[in-house]
Amino acid sequence: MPTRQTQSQRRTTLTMAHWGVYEIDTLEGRIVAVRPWPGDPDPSPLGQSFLSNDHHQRIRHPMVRAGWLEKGPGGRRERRGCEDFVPVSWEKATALVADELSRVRSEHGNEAIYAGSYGWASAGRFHHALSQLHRFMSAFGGYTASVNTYSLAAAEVVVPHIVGHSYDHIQREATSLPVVAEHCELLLCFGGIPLKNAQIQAGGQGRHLVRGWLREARKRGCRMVNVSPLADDIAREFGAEWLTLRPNTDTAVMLALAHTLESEGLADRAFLERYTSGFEPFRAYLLGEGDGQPKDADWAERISGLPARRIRALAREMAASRTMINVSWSLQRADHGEQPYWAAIALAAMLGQIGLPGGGFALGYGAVGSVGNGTPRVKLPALPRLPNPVKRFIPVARISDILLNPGAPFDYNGQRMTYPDIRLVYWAGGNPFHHHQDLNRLVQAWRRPETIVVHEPFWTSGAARYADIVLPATTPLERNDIGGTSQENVVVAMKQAVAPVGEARNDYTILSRIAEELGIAKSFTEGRDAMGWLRHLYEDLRQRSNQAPDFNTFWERGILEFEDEIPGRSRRVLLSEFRADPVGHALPSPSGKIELYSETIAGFGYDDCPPHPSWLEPAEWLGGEAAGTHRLHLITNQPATRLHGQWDHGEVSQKAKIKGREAIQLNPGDAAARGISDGDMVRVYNGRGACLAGACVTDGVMPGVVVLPTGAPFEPEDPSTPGSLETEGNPNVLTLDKGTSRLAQGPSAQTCLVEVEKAVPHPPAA
Ligand SMILES: Nc1nc2c(c(=O)[nH]1)N[C@H]1C(S)=C(S)[C@@H](COP(=O)(O)OP(=O)(O)OC[C@H]3O[C@@H](n4cnc5c(=O)[nH]c(N)nc54)[C@H](O)[C@@H]3O)O[C@H]1N2
Ligand SMILES: Nc1nc2c(c(=O)[nH]1)N[C@H]1C(S)=C(S)[C@@H](COP(=O)(O)OP(=O)(O)OC[C@H]3O[C@@H](n4cnc5c(=O)[nH]c(N)nc54)[C@H](O)[C@@H]3O)O[C@H]1N2
Ligand SMILES: [Mo]
Repeated sequence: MPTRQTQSQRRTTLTMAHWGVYEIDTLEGRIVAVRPWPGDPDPSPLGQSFLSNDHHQRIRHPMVRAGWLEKGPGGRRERRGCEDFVPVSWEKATALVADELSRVRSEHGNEAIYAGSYGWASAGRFHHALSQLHRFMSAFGGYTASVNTYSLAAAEVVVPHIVGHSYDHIQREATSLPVVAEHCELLLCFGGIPLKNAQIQAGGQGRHLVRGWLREARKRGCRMVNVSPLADDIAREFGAEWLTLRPNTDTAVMLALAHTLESEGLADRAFLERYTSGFEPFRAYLLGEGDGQPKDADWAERISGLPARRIRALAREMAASRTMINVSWSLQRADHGEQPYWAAIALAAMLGQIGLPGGGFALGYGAVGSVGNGTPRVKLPALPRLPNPVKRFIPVARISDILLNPGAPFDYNGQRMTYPDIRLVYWAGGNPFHHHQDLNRLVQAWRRPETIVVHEPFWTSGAARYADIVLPATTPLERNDIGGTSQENVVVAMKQAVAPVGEARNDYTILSRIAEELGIAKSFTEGRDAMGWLRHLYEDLRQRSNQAPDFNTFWERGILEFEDEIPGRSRRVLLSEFRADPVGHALPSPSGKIELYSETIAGFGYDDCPPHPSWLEPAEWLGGEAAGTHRLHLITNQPATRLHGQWDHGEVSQKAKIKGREAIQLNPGDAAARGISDGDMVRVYNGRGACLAGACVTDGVMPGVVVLPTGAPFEPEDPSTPGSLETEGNPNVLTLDKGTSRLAQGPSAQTCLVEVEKAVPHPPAA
């Protein structure tokens, strides 16, 4: 029992993370307990990681790499990642950054600054690191930016060509899971509906609802089919049929389903006529009229390994049932990732159920908690942007290319552009040494700029260790903020729970001080301190919703839950208005309809993105040539035990490690063939790199496939030797750094072959 005195010092505040709302108990300035908010029916365990807020991996002081400090910009830049850092005062660090920004701007212009700064940062409407940095850089005259995301680049670019609407619109308007629960008879999921992923929602999740809706669907007799290399992509409690296929071959299976519908007279001609354009050339391709190869089930079996008989039967079941086709985001994070999304929409169009309750297509149920979550929504304010005077940008995953190839041309969505010459890289709220592919190539690219500035709370992010100037940032537990996302109805007063660790500062404070040195403070801060901004942003919400009390009441109450302003809006049916009135609610596509053939894309003339859904061999796959030497397909999916690399040092993530390394799942047959037993340390390798991992032998993964989730730190054995063995299990030393196609240039992380062998004994990771 705590004493009366310590009890009186115990304090509880609320916080919001991308993975939920939590009550944080502190005692004498330290976090002692974390409890999920009682309003959440299915809370995520990830909140427990907050107990490690003051972990020894926190960055406690501003730091400058020795070579940069001694020799100035560019000093010993080839030593990034292996040199010591020197602690400096905030005054000195602030002046160094301000002077260096001014130098680069005057010598090379603003476009020589890359501040695309992709990443998830932390929840909180105001202290959002990327928004802060982008606003600051715009006030400074601009920066080379990035477009699209690692999550969805291929979808973000191709979906508007198909349906006219933005990808975001289609996701926001997704048929609600409660509607699926009520009406859907067959829920066919490529890549499943992984509940591990539904823990997360960018900006913060109030209630975790996906599991509940799937239970409801199951109770009403909805049958689920999980087409995936991984059994658990639909949780076992839902009794889904598990159909395995070679990774990256979903398009072939979808085309064969479409071929069966067409050849057996099951395609909905009236729907295709009324609501789509370009079916004829697509049909000719399906039937093999041009290339002599019908895309039938036998053809798809040879590519995917999924039996032709099952494909044909599945097509008939789909035509006989109210069928929802769900495609996970992972499908498009692969070479030619545009194709499975287009093929899925074409297949749904042939079934003719788009716009009907529980039928049609969905792009990513479960990928994050908000897709189809069926909750009311409240539009939340964000930090206002300033216009970026620099118009140049890169597709986000082309980061190594821009640094390695200044001046080189590249294609993107019909445009021909060139890479600017980047002299300074500035990152806050993201970790390229987590998120980018082929990290050994990134290390080479990272040696090019003269200066790299990073704001980070933790050294475990490779971004900090490979920088020149490292500015320690606070975590959300160390500042006041407003939490919530516009996909939901819960708004949280995120009150500071503990004092900043070491000398850490809020990104806003860091940038405000630099802005003062540069004489741009007025446009950046508008004269407000952080609390002033929270009140200002909250006023915006008040103006839009009469359900919002005044700021002080909100701050006192701690959490607000909004009712839907338009009743029933949380029960959506995607494209139902278009179905009801295809003229009055024509799609904003060139034909006003769903485009199964795109004249626009045809006009680009890209051989790697034809004008209708097509099967194109990925650069690496189990049916390709490289499968002779590296015989396993590596899936690097999202980790169940954390968000990306965040809080990997926390107990939830650490408990799941094997021999101190990230766990790699392999099939018992593949393990036995290599003399690997459960719990062994293994070496995973290909021509791009190698890492250690801990073997988890399971029949939940299909033969020929291994699964190593992302998020282990980047820890090469010898950082001064490029390509040196990575010791923690960071899979991005293995992955392929290639654009999905010239259309979207998205990341192709899921296209990767490797070999695995038992590792020789090795000292445990630090
Ligand atoms: N192989 C492979 N790679 C992938 C993927 C894959 O499927 N396979 N998925 C990709 C996808 S979809 C994504 S979205 C990316 C994610 O990649 P990232 O978003 O870059 O990964 P995070 O680990 O979330 O990085 C966020 C960083 O911000 C820091 N941070 C947190 N809060 C703050 C703050 O308030 N201020 C500052 N300055 N820093 C803060 C964290 O400590 C962390 O280092 O990874 C991509 N990479
Ligand atoms: N716990 C947790 N949840 C997260 C995140 C996290 O880091 N941790 N990250 C969030 C982010 S940023 C994003 S973008 C989303 C991503 O959402 P997704 O991209 O959907 O997530 P993944 O886990 O990469 O992939 C889902 C499943 O797809 C399967 N899969 C992979 N390749 C193929 C294929 O070629 N064919 C088929 N049929 N299946 C395949 C894998 O078995 C994998 O488990 O997740 C979000 N949710
Ligand atoms: Mo993502």
